[in-house]
Amino acid sequence: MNEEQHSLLLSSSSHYLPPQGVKLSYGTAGFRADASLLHSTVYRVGILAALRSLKTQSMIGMMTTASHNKISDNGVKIADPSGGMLSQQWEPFADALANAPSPQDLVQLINEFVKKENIPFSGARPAEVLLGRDTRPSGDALLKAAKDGVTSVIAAVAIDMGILTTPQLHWMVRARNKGMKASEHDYFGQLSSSFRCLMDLIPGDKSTFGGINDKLVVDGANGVGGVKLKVLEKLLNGLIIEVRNSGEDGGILNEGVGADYVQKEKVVPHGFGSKDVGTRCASLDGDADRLVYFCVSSESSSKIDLVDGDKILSLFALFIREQLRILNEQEDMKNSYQARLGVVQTAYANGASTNYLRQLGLEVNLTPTGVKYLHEKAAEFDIGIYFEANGHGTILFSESFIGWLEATTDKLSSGSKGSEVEKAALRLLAVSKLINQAVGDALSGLLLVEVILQHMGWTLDRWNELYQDLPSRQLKVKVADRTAVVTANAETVVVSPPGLQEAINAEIAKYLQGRSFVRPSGTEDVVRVYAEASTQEGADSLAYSVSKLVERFLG
Ligand code: G16
Repeated sequence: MNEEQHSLLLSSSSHYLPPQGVKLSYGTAGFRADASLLHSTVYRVGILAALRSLKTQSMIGMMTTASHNKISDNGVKIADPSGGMLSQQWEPFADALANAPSPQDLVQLINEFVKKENIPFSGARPAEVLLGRDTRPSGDALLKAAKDGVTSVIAAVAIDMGILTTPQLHWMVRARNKGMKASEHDYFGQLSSSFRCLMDLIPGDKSTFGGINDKLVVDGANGVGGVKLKVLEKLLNGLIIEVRNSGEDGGILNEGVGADYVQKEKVVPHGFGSKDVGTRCASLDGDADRLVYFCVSSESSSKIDLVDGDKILSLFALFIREQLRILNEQEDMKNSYQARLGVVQTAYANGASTNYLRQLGLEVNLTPTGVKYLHEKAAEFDIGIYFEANGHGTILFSESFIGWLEATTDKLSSGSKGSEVEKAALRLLAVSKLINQAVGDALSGLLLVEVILQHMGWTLDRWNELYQDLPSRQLKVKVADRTAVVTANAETVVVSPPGLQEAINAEIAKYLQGRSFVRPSGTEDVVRVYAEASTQEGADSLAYSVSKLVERFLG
């Protein structure tokens, strides 16, 4: 770092002093806090993004969002060159950067890190950072902080992509670094054309919407996803989507609406009710990286039948397994490529879903909460499907498998064109383009669910009957210091404070099919409690007693 860079960082950072007495951590999905506390953090993450771009000599993304959190919060996270989450090796530096007390400390920290990581400043491609933000009112002021952070690295360029869903920004970063076009127009173009391709490949006369699956009603969480979905719908030919809670009619972001609310509370979101009995409904979260489906149970109550991320995972797994079976059954295809299909879940996955997936003969892997962990595991397979129960997930395809599919379809198109095996290969290729391989994406996930339901000729009820969820309950407990809870084994066991796990075990033993775990949230200042049991009363009561234990052990 030369003298000019040194003084630029010093003078620029003096406008962004960190708030006193606040310690921030990169957490499950970037920094999150009350928006008023985040100016210096966003500025500093801007510097981090530029350094990451120099180090990788690639485009980096920086998204300002707090996703499912309340509207007064905001947050910021980095998209790495692959479009995935920031390399976990850089998270300690991100923490240190955010918490450096003075501009002098900050610049010293950067200097040391640049030397340690050998980050090229001169003679290298200048840093380029794509900026996106969700619809939160605090986003505008934080955008300025982000730009100031990026441009306090000499020659770095910040490109403002405007208001986007989080997955759109991740998709753009991935596409740019692959040398592809990456505007919002290109994103919609890729999703809609691969959707139409899958529709055209539906057997028989099921390739037009109508009848059982005529309309989908979507809760947009009063966030960015609803408006984007309206744009996308116009390109889809035939799928009728009614968007409610799009945020255009004054509703508050994530308040009584959205995927997090629907999945945790298991009640209808605002704007839905008895009129929707019998209709297929879906809910996005505030930045449209989560998706759950539901239907309204009865005219007299606000209860819903939830079709969560586990069931989306099961639907995707069934469809993909079927295409692989068609490919493998063909005599001349046998043994030509043994694609490994694996699925990844977290401890929140309903026990019934894990049993179901295992019964299908699938390899089920468990990781801690956080897309960064699930994504990493799923990337080990030729086709890796990962989903959190909360609706965050996607499908990853290995480069070698995609290469094989492309070669296979080329070969088949000159021979047995229109054969079942060619169609199966084309379907898998179309799925790899429709699904966002950078990160979980509610919009692309929704289109894939819709086309698979149509392919199968299934209603929402039929899909929901794949297996019956064990009753479950999730609670939040506010404690003095949530970091006092330390877990192991993919968050299924508490190792600290001592004695808490034994006490939880004693509670679990009282319930038929009881299971419960606790973990500190990485996005909110709470400890989360999960419980399931053979009855809803059992799950509620187990969750309640475990939350009392958390209070007792942590005060
Ligand atoms: C983020 C992460 C998810 C995680 C969720 C809750 O979602 O991307 O992987 O499940 O937070 O995390 P925690 O339980 O640690 O608070 P989102 O949609 O808020 O970005």
